Amino acid sequence: MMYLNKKHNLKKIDLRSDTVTLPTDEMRKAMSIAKVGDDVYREDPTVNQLEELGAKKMGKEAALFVPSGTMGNLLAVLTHCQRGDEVILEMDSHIYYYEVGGMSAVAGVMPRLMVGDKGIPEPHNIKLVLRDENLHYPKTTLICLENTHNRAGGTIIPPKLTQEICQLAHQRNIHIHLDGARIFNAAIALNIEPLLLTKDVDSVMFCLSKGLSAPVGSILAGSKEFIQRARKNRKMLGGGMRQAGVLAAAGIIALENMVERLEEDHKNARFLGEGLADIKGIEVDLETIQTNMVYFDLKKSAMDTFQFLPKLAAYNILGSPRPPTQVRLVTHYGIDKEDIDNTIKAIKEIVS
Ligand code: TLP
Repeated sequence: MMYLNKKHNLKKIDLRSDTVTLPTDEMRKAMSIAKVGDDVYREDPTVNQLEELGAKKMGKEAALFVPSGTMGNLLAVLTHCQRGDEVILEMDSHIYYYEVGGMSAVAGVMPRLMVGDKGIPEPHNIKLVLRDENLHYPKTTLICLENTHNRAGGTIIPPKLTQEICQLAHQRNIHIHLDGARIFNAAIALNIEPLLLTKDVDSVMFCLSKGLSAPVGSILAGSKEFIQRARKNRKMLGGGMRQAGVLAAAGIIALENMVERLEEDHKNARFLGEGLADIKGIEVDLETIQTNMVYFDLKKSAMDTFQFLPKLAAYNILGSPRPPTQVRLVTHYGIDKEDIDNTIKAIKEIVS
């Protein structure tokens, strides 16, 4: 007999991702009264306000509202690079792993992978893949970083390391793009202003639609000149969104009122990780739980990822597969301590 089943646990506990967050009532209200115009003519006052705010938070001259993190990253690669250029990235980075190969298919660049320690690249690993000019080599134009690092469990690149990597790249005329989809999680976990993590990079993308709970959208920020070129590339990709102020209004609330509360998600992730670490058959690397993600490994249980997840779903609890034996759970707005307790209890029952 299950301790908790659908009947007992009516509330769905969706821990697949922080992308499942729903807009708050405050966002819906702001969306309904937003002043809008045609943003392709740059006449949407709400989009303009969001872009100014986003640039300011990142310590950059300008910013661009884009439909998704994937488009923001692709625009950064397209705008920094020429076709045939080489882009250095960590082997588990989102841009390489989860963006449908857009960097090659659309931007025409060649990825060169480096290893990171729990997703975090050390300057000596970057030096290993940097090559001097030679007739035979492609031109290396860009290094992409990811903070927090998704596949490594939400790990953080500290500001000093970001600065060191930027110095190393800039000495060689290589630009740095930061996939900062969850940069506010990193800033809150370190208790610092986000711009301390972004001021040295040449461009940064962050998402409004993850832990910050806006329904749609990301921001790409950089120099005025970079954003001007990125704006043209956004149009080329079909990302000119017309009366997008309806969406930007939610983004403004996300930036103004939803950042501080990320701390609660981090506390819940820690509770969850520690609770799971106590269960026989489950392995958790507690060191990687630095923000709102928990990865655990089932290899010491009798199950693999795809045997486990349907059993969890029978408790009305959802997680993301990281096959063959890992699962990812992400805490976010709408998930409270009771949900975490229920999740730990359910997993304990399933595994034992
Ligand atoms: N990540 C999603 C999935 O694509 C895996 C998730 O559930 O975590 N950079 C990073 C670091 C991301 O984690 C994501 C989304 C993106 C970029 C892309 O953002 P969107 O989904 O807005 O295109």
